[in-house]
Amino acid sequence: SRELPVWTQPAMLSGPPFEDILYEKAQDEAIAKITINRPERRNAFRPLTVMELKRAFDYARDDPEVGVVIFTGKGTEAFCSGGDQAVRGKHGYVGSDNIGRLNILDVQVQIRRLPKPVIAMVAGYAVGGGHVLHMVCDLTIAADNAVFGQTGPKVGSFDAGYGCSMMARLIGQKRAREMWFLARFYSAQEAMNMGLINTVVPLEKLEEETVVWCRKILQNSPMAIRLLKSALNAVEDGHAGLQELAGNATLLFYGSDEAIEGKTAYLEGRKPDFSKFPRLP
Ligand code: S0N
Repeated sequence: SRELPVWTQPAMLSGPPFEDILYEKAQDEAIAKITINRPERRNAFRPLTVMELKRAFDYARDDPEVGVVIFTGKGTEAFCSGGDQAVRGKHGYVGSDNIGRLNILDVQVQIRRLPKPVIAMVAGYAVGGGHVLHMVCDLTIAADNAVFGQTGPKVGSFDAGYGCSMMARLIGQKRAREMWFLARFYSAQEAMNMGLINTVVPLEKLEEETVVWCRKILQNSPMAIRLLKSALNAVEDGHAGLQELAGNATLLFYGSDEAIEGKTAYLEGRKPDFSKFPRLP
């Protein structure tokens, strides 16, 4: 169905109400939507924004009613324009505690490791740190007004982490160097041609199409998707990627009779009997 969901704002599990973001859930559907809500700043993030994003992605991860997450920006002008340059200090972005932080890096990792698909729904600008955010999402669905690019070298910054490695994997070394060295912007269609995003749709169809993709994913096996996400991450993310994949193997093994025999024997103070379990070829 192409009907738009009814978005509801769940009661917060903990902490103060959000100021810089929105956290919504679709009524009767396993979709969460996280929206950066600073359209007057083209959805640039400051430390508070990032702290709230961390909480929201944790909610989505821990909520068994959520199977897929849409990540977006308020309005049609921007998905996210990166770090808020007005609060950039000598050691990162400065919040109300006067401490500089680059805490957006934690959110990048959080999105990567969240065991449910995260879909970037991009209208308008996805630039700077905002561009890196869409790249670390599992899928990107863009409106035809979307604009992609890195601005770092123009404003005295760069993201040498996922911002480089992920980009080179997505679009290749030559294109990645072009994108960073020239710091020019690319249309949605150009981004599509480069393999940077999954699809382009008319702006007025953006949410509708994104929700169709969510519903298709939700018809599939959540465990298969969880394993596939960690498998696709594994080779890219080194030890951390292997740990994520391996954690899923342990999670599955815990449910087996073989693992249960080990635990039960320990609790009963006897030797485990693994003799009945096959040594598969
Ligand atoms: C997005 C752009 C292209 C939009 O242009 P447009 O539509 O003409 O709007 P503007 O009039 O320019 O903007 C409207 C209002 O919004 C403010 N604004 C926009 N973006 C930002 C921003 N990023 N920070 C603060 N304010 C912003 C404008 O100032 C304007 O305000 P008013 O109405 O009061 O004049 C255009 O706005 C643009 O180019 N924006 C800047 C994009 C940019 O350079 N972003 C920062 C890039 N760097 C990062 O994101 C760093 C990422 C990071 O955190 C990091 C991660 C890992 C390692 C290192 C770093 C690191 O910090 O270096």
